Amino acid sequence: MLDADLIGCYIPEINQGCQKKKQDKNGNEAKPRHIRKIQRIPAHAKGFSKIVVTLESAKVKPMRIGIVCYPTYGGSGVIATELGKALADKGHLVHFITYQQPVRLDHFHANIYYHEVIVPTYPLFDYPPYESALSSTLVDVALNSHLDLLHVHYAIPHASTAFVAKEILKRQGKYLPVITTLHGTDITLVGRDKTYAPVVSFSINQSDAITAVSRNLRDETYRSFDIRKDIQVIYNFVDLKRFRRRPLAEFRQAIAPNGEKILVHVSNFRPIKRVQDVVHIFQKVHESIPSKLLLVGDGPERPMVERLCRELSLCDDIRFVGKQEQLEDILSISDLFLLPSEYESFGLAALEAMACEVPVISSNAGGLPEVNINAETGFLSPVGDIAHMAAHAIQLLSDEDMLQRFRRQALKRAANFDLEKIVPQYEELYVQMIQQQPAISLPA
Ligand code: GMT
Repeated sequence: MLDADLIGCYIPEINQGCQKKKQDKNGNEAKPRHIRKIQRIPAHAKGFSKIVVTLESAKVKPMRIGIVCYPTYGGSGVIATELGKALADKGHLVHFITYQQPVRLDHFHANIYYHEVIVPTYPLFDYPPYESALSSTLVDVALNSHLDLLHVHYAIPHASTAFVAKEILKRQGKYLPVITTLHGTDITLVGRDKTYAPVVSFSINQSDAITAVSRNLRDETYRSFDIRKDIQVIYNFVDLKRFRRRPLAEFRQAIAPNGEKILVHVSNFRPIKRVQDVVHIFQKVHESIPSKLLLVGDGPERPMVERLCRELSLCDDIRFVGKQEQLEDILSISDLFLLPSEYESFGLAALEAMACEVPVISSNAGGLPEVNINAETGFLSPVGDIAHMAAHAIQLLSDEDMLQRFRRQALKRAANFDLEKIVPQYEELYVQMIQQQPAISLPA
C-alpha cells in the first residue's frame, strides 16, 4: 500500500516537489512524461483499496480536483461521489469538501482526500453561517492543496459559495475555474422559489462551465432563469461492473418463498417521488399476480406510506428495507422497478435498475423519457396515472418472453450511460476549463 501523502511522488506532474525537471540533449526542459496509470486492485473485503502504479501511458494529465456536494443519499451526492472515485481511479487527485463524509465514499483510496466543513456555532447564530464556512474552507483547500478546478454539484448554495471562494482567490492571485452541475430540484423546485432565484441565477451565470444531467433539465433551466451561457448536457452514469445482475437464488427465495414476482422502488421518500402511487400500483398488480414489493430508502413520506400499507392490508407483502448500501443485490432479485415521480431530471435509480436488467415502469416526467424508452426498456405513463402504470406492470409480469426481452433491452440501454463513457466527458470539460485560464493580475 502506498502512503497517501506520497502518491504525488509517483505521479510526477502532480507533485513538483518530488520531481526533478528533466532536460533533453539540447538542455531544453523536456515535455512531461505520460502519466503512469494507476490501477485499483479490488479489495477482498470492505475496507482498503490497494493502489499500484504502472507505466502505461494515459491521455489526460492528472488534475487536482475539488468536489463539493451534498454528502447524503440523494442522487446528486451519489453522482458526485462516484465521479470523484472514478477520477481518482484514473490518477487524478480528488478533494471532497463537504460537511460530512459522503455516504458512497466508504473505501480508502490514496488519491482521495476528504476535507470536512466545520460550522462553528455561536449564541448569536440562530442560523449558523454554513455558506461562509464552506467558502472559507474552499479557499483554504484550493490554496493548500493547489486545486486546478472546483466542481460543485447542486446549485444551492454551492454555486454561490464557489463564486465567493473564487473571487477571494482571484484577489490572492489564484484562478480557480468553477464547474456547476445542475441536478434537478435545485432548478425545478427549490431554485425557482423567489427566496433563492436571484442568487441561483446570478451564481449559475458566474460559473465557468455549467452542466445539466439531462436535456430536459437544461431546457428547464433556460426556461426558469436568464442564463446567458452554454449548458452542456452530461448524463448521469452507472458503473456496469458494480451494477450487474447476479444469481442470488437464496436471497430471492427469502423474499419471495413461493415464487412471487418482486417489484422494487428506491428513493428518498420525498413527496416528489409519489411513493403512495407505488403502493397503489402494487395493490392492483398484487390483485392479479402473486407478488412482493420492496421499498428501499427512507424519508419524510414513510409514515404516510406505512399507514397506507396497513389500510390496504398489504403489510405482509410490502417490505420496508430502509437505506441500503448493497443496492445491486436487491436489484438483482427484482423483476420490475417502479418510479412514478412527479419530476425526475434524469432518474438515476431507474438507470441503476436497468443496469441490473430490471425493466422500469415510470412516469413520463422530466428527463425520464431520455433514460427509460417506452415499450422497450419499460413503460412510461402520465404522472398519477396509476391504472395505466399497473396495467403495464401486469402485462410485463404475465408474459415471460416479453419480460426477458425488456430485461435485455434495459441492460443494452444502460450501457449507453456506462461510467467509462460519461466520466471522460467531465475530464474533457475540466481540461478545457484549465486551458482557458486567464492571466490574473494582483490588485495594486
Ligand atoms: O431530488 C432528489 O430526488 C435527489 C436529487 C439530488 O439532487 O440529490 O436527485 C436529482 O439528481 C439525480 C442525479 O443527477 C437525478 O438522477 C434525479 O433525477 C434528480 N431528482 C429529481 O430531479 C427529483
